Amino acid sequence: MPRILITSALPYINGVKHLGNLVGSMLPADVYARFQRARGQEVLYICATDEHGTPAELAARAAGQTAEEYCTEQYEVQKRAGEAFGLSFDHFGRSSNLPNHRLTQHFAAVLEEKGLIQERADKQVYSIDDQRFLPDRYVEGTCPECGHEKARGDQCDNCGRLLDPVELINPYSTISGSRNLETRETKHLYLLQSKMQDRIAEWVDDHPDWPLLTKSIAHKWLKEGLRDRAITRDLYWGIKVEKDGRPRSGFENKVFYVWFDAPIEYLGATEEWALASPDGNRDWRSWWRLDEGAEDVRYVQFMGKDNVAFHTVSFPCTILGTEEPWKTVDTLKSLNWLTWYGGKFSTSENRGIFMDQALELLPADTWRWHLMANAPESDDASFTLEHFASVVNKDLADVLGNFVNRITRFCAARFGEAVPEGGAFGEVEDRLIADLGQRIKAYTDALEAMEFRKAFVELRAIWVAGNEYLQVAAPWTKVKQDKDAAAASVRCALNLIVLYAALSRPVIPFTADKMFAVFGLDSEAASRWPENAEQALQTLQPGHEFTPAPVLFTKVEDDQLLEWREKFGAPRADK
Ligand code: B3M
Ligand code: ZN
Repeated sequence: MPRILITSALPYINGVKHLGNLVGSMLPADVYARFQRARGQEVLYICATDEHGTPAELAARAAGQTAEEYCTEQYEVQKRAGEAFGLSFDHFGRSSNLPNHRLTQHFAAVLEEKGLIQERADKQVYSIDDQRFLPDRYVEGTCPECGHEKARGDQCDNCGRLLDPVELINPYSTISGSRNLETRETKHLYLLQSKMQDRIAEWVDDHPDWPLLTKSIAHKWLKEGLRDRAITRDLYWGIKVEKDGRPRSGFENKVFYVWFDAPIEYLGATEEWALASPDGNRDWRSWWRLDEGAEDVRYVQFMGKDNVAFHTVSFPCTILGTEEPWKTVDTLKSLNWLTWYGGKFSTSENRGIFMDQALELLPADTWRWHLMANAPESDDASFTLEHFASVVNKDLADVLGNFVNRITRFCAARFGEAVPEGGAFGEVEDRLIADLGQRIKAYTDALEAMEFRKAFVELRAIWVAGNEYLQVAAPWTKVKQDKDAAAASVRCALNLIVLYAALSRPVIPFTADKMFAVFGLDSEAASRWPENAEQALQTLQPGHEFTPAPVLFTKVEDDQLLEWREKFGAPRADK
């Protein structure tokens, strides 16, 4: 049985992530990890904060902190936000930790040995007043493409064009605002990606099963031709450019570019996981080195579409260029954008809902369900508070919550707080079992294929099937004429709760655990993936005691919705 290595794109350190970031990588990865664990697979789910680069230095400066202080503080904030959302990382690391330094320097050294790294003279923007080079976002100015006056050195937010700082018209320093700038020549290390064109094309072709979105992005970049790119920057905060433990001459004030070291942190964080084990001795290399046992690893990555080029082209250049037997990604699930009422969620402009704010409104599972059931898979998807409220009210409160409440309360009132005995399953139950059998298979296949929308349409239908069953079985009327028949229906329905908990746990883990707790079941043991509906409905035997379920989901009221709209400055819904 293969082991499954899962990584989700590393959230950037500059502040708590918004719902768009969450559904773009970490949440679907978590659902998939939980699903595979429930199926008994050995899973390692790794993530970390991505801490280097200009955005980190600039955010630290704005907060009046050093980059170290800022990152240490924000790491804790993000770690807590992830825990509160139930993200079940086996390890949540930091790209600034030591393993990543060592590995990044290792990769650079080997790539250079292989003739894939070269020193080149480069023109950079230099600020005379700030006495430093101004890479990437340290400089802003007018976009040469669209005339936008606040284009950043690395990219214009208005037209999306990728920029080199020296291309900006009327540039100014974002540190001091000074326009006293000039272009100076300096050295940088270049990764000769152009030499890797054929190797990467071949490797991409070896993965015909990648989702369409992933493949089309990879092909677009290959078609344009891989370009050599600078992998160092004139910054203070980052991984030093050292060789054999000594600073490289001419690179004393430079560090590796954040997009060079960030994906290497997938490996670095796995080493951190090993170091964090009780004896500090867990074997991380068997997950990553084909010559040290990783042949049986299936590696799955999750990310938003803007990150796909880096994972299908740039990072593979780093890994494959070494000619060392490192594991590369097998399946790459990419997601489109979640929009905020059709517009952009934005960290820099504080638009949309952020992970910490979301949990002040409603519990994690409501967000998890809504985001995954409406995941931006085949296309961008629009988030609106109205839609969110209606999904919580209908799917979660009316369909799932109501089912659990109604049947446990009814049983407690008419039969007591234990699974009733008497009667037997008949034709109605057989039909239910046949229907569930098909749906569980479809649901399982969709999760396996990481087609989340499709999967959660099935899960919802499975919940609905329980309500429909109760309509037909109608224990509340039957109990008056045929108490045994009513007991059998109640027993079936109570077993459905346990089945639903197991099937729903990947997406709504907190609720699933509450459902198991109703029957005093240990969640870990009870959440084994149910393959067989008939067996699953025999889990609870007559006499099994329970405590009536708490209300699982409260409905969102209209005035609450209005308050949220106000708080988050939601655009008019009819837009
Ligand atoms: N930090 C994603 C971003 O912030 C970036 C992902 C790195 S994955 C190695 O847009
Ligand atoms: Zn522009």
